[in-house]
Amino acid sequence: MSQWSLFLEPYKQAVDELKVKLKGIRSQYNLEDVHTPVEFVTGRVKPLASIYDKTLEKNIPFVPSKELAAELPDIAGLRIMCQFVDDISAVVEILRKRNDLEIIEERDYISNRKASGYRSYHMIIKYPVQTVRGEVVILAEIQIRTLAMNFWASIEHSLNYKYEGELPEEISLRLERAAEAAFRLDEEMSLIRDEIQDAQKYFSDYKETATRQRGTMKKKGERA
Ligand code: 0O2
Ligand code: 0O2
Repeated sequence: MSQWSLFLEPYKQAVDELKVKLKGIRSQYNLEDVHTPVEFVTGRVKPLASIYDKTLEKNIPFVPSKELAAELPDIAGLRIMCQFVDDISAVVEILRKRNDLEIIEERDYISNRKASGYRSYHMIIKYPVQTVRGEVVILAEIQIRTLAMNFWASIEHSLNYKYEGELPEEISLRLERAAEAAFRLDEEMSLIRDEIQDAQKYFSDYKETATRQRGTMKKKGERA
C-alpha cells in the first residue's frame, strides 16, 4: 500500500462514519414525524490532485505528514444540506452537543458572506478514528448550507474550475448577484413556510373551538 493510501485511510473511515452519523439525525427526526433540519448529507476525501494544489498554494511539501494534516483541515469533508436558513443553526446546535467530535473552529459565511457571494456555515472538527494501530485523531470540515446556497456554490465552483480560478469580472459580478438572488429565494421560502404554519395553527385552533362549542350545545340540548 502506498504512503498516501495509508495516510488517507483514517480520513476515508472518518468520512464513512460521519456520513452514517449525520444521516442518522435525519432518520431520527423522520421517526418522530417532525420537520428534519437535515435534507441530505454528502461526504468526500479530498482528491490527491486537490491536495497537491493546496500544498502549492500554502507552500508546504507535498508529502503525507503531520504538517500537511494540520495545514489542510478539509482532507475529510462533510456537507449537510438544509431546506431553510433556520435549519442551519438547528444543525449547528445539534453538532455542538455531540460528544463524539470536538469543534475547534466555526466560520459563519452566512452572516458574513464571502466576496464571491459564497454563503455556508463551516466547522472544523477533531474526530477520533479507531484503527488497528490505535486511535488516530484527524481534522475534518463540515459545511452546512441550504439547498439554494448549495446550488449556487456547486455551479460557481465548476465555473471557477473551468476558468482556472480567473473568472472574468463581468461573470464574477453576475455570480455575486445570483448569490443574492439565491439568498432572497431562501428568505422567501422561509416566509412562505411561516405563513403556512400560521394558517395551519389558525385552522386547527378554529376546529378545536368549534368542536368544543358543538359539544357544549349538544349537552345543553340534552338537558333541556
Ligand atoms: P438517499 O437518501 O437514499 O438518496 P457513497 O460515497 O456512494 O457511499 P453516498 O451517500 O451515496 O455515499 O454519496 P454522496 O455523494 O456522499 O451523497 C449523495 C447523497 O446525497 C445521496 O443520498 C443522494 O441521493 C443525495 N443527494 C444529492 N443531491 C441531492 C438533492 O438535491 N436532494 C436530496 N434530497 N438528496 C440529494 P444517498 O446516500 O444515496 O441516500
Ligand atoms: P474543495 O474540496 O474543492 O471544495 P484559508 O486557507 O483559511 O484562507 P480556506 O481554506 O479557503 O481558507 O477555507 P474556507 O474559505 O473557510 O473554506 C474552504 C472551502 O469552502 C472550499 O474548499 C470550498 O469548498 C468552500 N468555499 C469557500 N469559498 C468559496 C467560494 O467562493 N465558492 C465556492 N463554490 N466554494 C467556496 P476548497 O479548498 O475550494 O476545496
